[in-house]
Amino acid sequence: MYLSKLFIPLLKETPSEAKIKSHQLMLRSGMIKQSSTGIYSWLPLGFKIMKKIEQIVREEQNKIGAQELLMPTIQSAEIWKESGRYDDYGEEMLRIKDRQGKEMLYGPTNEELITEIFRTSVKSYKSLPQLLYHIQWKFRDELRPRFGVMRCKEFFMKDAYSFDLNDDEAKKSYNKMFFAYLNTFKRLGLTAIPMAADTGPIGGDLSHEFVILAETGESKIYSDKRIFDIDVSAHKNEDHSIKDLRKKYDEFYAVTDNKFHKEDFEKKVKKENQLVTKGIEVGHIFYFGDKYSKPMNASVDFKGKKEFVKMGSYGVGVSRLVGAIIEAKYDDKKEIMKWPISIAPYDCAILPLINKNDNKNLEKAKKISDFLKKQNIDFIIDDTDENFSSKIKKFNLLGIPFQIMIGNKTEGDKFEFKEVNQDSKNLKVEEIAKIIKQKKN
Ligand code: 5CA
Repeated sequence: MYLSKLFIPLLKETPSEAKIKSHQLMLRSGMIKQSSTGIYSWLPLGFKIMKKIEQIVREEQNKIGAQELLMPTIQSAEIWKESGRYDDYGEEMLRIKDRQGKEMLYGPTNEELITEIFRTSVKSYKSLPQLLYHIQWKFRDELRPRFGVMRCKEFFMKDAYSFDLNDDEAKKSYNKMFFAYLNTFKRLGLTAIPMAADTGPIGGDLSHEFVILAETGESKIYSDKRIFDIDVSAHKNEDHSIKDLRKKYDEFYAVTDNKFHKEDFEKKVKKENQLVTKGIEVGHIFYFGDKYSKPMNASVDFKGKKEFVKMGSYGVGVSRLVGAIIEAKYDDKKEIMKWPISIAPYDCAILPLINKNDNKNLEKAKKISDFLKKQNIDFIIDDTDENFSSKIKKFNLLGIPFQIMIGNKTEGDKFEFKEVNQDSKNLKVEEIAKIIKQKKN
């Protein structure tokens, strides 16, 4: 891919409306473009990254046996009246009428719609448990949309829903999701901590927010530092192993603002282990039993008895994650972004210095790229005639994790190669490919 042919509209200046680094970087590197307040178009670079995040989220859902479906963005108001949330949801819900005057809405979440689908399809307890998810746009008419994709009106969310026969089984589903979330965020290069949280308009009495530490986060968090040392990889996708993992997390104090009690915190956490900071909520899971199944009459037959199913819901902010990862990974002082290779828009940037009327370096770049292509390494060639320092500055913004420089001094079969934020080395293209491939696996 040649940079000159790609649609990556870079901005020279930082737009003044962007107050945090992720918003600034996403605008400057041409990842998104505001369409109206709190609503963004995703341009090719940003979209590519978001799609990679989506795929990791999907793979981890599939690993725990969740099944993907797709529900529409527009829902009928009727089902929300059945659950009683139509009025409760207030002005955050975008209400629409179709040409017949039928009340519709743009879904802010899908508990009602999935319950409606479930109740007409599942009759026997033998079909339980069910774990269903979709990855779809949501709309919430936020009072104060801000920080770009972090708190916007239209956003991309993975939402999953579990259906079980009783509380014990439902907690197993909850724990499975808990496990899947920890693995998902780890693959995205993040350390997300599950924190006991309030349930808000979703309801229920058991809930965890998954929070990553960041100064610009909107959630204030209080925790025991030792929670960061828990090793998730020591646990397997089996009920007892996951239960043990949850127990480990439960041993350490970790709560968000609205669950915080000073006395409790000081009693339970030694001074040297106390951590009070801010974070970004990247996921939120809820257990709410029969809050929706009862009013909406979603039940199964259990040996002749009618049982309302026990439900939970589980959200990941897929579009928010793009911004959150920048907040976590962007090096403010050096002004360098480096995407984790698992979601980088390209694996490697090839930066040839292009001299007037001399295509030598560009031809070398092309040769290298032919080799990388065969090795399944995704690259971008900067074929502009800018000098090295402008090219490097630009690529510091784009965050592609590896760079190959081809200058006038480049001779023979070795090239200047570096991983962003590390020293460069002169290596053969075979060695370069090997390093990149190792990092990818
Ligand atoms: N129904 C539940 C679980 S599926 C639910 O809607 N939970 S939520 O409200 O906590 O949202 C899930 C995730 O979506 C949040 O953790 C957050 O990462 C993301 N999110 C929520 N509101 C916004 C918003 N306005 N802008 C961007 N992302 C958001």
